[in-house]
Amino acid sequence: MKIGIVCYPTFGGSGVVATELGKALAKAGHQVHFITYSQPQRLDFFNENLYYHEVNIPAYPLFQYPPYESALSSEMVHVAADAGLDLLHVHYAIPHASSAYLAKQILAAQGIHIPVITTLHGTDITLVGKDPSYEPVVTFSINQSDGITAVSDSLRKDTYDHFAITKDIEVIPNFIDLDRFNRQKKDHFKLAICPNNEKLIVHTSNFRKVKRIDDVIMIFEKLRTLLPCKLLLVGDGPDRMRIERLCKELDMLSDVRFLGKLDAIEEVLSVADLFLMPSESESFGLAALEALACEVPIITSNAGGLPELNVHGVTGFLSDVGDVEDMVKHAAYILDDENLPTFKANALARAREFDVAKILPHYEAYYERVVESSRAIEI
Ligand code: GMT
Repeated sequence: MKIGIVCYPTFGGSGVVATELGKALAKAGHQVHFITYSQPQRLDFFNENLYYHEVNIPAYPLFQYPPYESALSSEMVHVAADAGLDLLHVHYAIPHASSAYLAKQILAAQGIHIPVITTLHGTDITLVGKDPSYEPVVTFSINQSDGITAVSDSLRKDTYDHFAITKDIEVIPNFIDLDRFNRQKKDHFKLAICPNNEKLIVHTSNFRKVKRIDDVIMIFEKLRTLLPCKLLLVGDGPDRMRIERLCKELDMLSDVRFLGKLDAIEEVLSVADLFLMPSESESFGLAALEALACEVPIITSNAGGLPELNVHGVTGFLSDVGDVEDMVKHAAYILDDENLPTFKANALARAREFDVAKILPHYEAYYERVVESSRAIEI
């Protein structure tokens, strides 16, 4: 099949999922055309089936806001016609679903019929999409998609609860490449960070409000009074400076390290003992799945799709959003040397259930169904 993939090419979860999906599809023999405004972060290897098309947004003094959506639709039209795409798969509804709708109409006027699949990832539904500034366009363009997928049952439910959606939404969870995400031997790294055999806690995110990084700091502050431990914070974003200042005020900088944006996140996870994700809202929690794959148990909130990933008492524990005391209690339990090996083994077993080899066929089967039913409508 020839598939056009549209996504945000950044470190965000939706871009990562879209890029990894495209890579896996290419390896499986499909022709994959990425259409993005810059090279996707993880599109870093050569495969004869992978193509990359950059969206060109010419500047003009009149444009206070460059018309990205128009440029994106035009690029979709060019690629679909030139490559003979069978379908367009857009990730994150805003603005990709509406741009794809426009591209589809333009192509139809040229006699080219191409179905569009929109994958909903999270904040496009739970946070941003509900804003009245976007809602009518989001609702319309999701309904106009030929196929809709969501990354968890929870996100599917949120979509029906908050938008007047009239079509079926297929749930296809996030997945993991276990060839990349696995526990590597990095003893020298662990020794450098934890010279006295302290337990190592890790949090990775884009440092946005929704991640509740203050809770991460509060959990760690209490935990370090119970056992020797260190905290690594990976990623960058709007809350980073404030959190650094908070750590300084709390006199924690000797035990907390900020690593900034890192590509080789699996190397950090390989030396971690516990991963924290106390998010306010989380449609799936890809970063937590990456931790599980590296044999790191997880403490998460019970928001959104997290209970669909984190098995309470098995792969870690779930707590109510903001219940720092509960998270500390559970963290200390997991980090007990008697309990940690079992949690680590359970983490890996759970991650295997989301192996890309298991989830990819789900996408392929869905593509077939959508392409076939849109052909039937054409006839
Ligand atoms: O909000 C983010 O962290 C980024 C966001 C995105 O859309 O890029 O991530 C969302 O999509 C991921 C991939 O499907 C999910 O694993 C994340 O849970 C989800 N984030 C939120 O719902 C907050």
